[in-house]
Amino acid sequence: MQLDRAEEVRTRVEAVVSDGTLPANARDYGEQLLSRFGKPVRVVILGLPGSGKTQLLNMLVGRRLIPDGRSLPALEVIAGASWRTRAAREGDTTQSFDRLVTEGPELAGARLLTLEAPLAILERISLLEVAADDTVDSQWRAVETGAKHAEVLIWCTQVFTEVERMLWNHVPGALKDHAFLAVTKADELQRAGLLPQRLASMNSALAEEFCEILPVATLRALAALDDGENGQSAFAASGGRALRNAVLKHVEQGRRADLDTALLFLRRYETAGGGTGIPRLADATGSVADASVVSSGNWAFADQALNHLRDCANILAQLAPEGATDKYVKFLSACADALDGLSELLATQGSAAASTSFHDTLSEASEMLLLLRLEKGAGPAADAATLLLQVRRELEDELAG
Ligand SMILES: Nc1nc2c(ncn2[C@@H]2O[C@H](COP(=O)(O)OP(=O)(O)OP(=O)(O)O)[C@@H](O)[C@H]2O)c(=O)[nH]1
Ligand SMILES: [Mg+2]
Repeated sequence: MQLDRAEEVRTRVEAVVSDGTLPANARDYGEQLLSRFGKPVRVVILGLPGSGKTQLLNMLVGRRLIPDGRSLPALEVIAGASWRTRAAREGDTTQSFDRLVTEGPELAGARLLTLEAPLAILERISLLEVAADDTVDSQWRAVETGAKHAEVLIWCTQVFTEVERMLWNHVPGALKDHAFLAVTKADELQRAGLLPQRLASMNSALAEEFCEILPVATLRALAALDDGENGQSAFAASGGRALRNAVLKHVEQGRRADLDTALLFLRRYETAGGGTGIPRLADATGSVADASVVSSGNWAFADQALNHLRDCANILAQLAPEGATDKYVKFLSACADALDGLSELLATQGSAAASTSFHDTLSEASEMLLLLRLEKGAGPAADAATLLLQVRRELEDELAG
């Protein structure tokens, strides 16, 4: 995502949120959007003690910030205008230094070390390594802290033991969709002849748990980075490039999704002030329920999807009479069910069953419906019906095309 584009969108969302005419729920939603929008994505590195977290952090930053062999407390690396270090101690006292400090008496008793660095990569990600000792209790707390902070997780391992599996089970499911398994010290595994078999067994046992499982010989990757341009192929061979690219690509997708959500928010609230120029609920519902559509094509998904929408429209028609607020709530939830049904149908038939444009329409409609459900009124209900209508039109196009 281009930074100036993000900045422009952020300014517009800020203006809408501070305007004061938004429904309270929508304002909360906008504030929540602003709280993360355009900020570096928080990447947390977890794993058992000595699994290679700190060196991996160095590799992701692209330089040896932390010398090898240091035993440090929790460590955070974030963007800053200049090099700075903050050491937070028990009792909430913090000491700051206008330079990078990673060892020495200044750090005695520190429980969190924050390094600020003027590095471009830190505009896109921030990094956190959570410290733990050898006890399961301490590791459990590290996982809990890490999971709370993380938007993206990297778990470092060589075997993924029962203990790791148990700790991993505490990570919320939603975060697992943004988690990578780094099989660190891949050079050692390779030397012992264990790497192919290890990767195969992790891939079969853990594929559902992580976005990707990637081996990395981190020390070799760092040595390759030291060599600059000349180290490019060694960086690729170490697995460092694949891991770094996978994480950054994932981060970028997340930032795009945030941008899309923000644009959707603007489309709904920037000029309409929460709902002018919308069709009457009854009119819009009538159109969704309109059974005159002839599904003559032979595209199985679109055909079934239209049938599904027609079934939903019958339910919607019963809920449509305008009046009590709870009718609108039920109506909006029935609209959401209709879209969920389409998504499920698409999931069971495989993503190739529909065009990219229909995928986009469906996911955009689902997100817009989230916004509408925050508002709960006649206007949003009519808008929801219009949304379904748009989805239906796209389906007809799928059939026609
Ligand atoms: N051979 C090899 N050794 C590695 C690799 N990565 C890390 N190490 C070594 O493993 C040891 C631990 O690495 P760290 O990065 O400090 O591990 P950590 O998980 O941060 O350790 P703690 O913070 O103490 O839990 C160090 O001696 C590293 O030199 C690697 O890719 N290959
Ligand atoms: Mg470490």
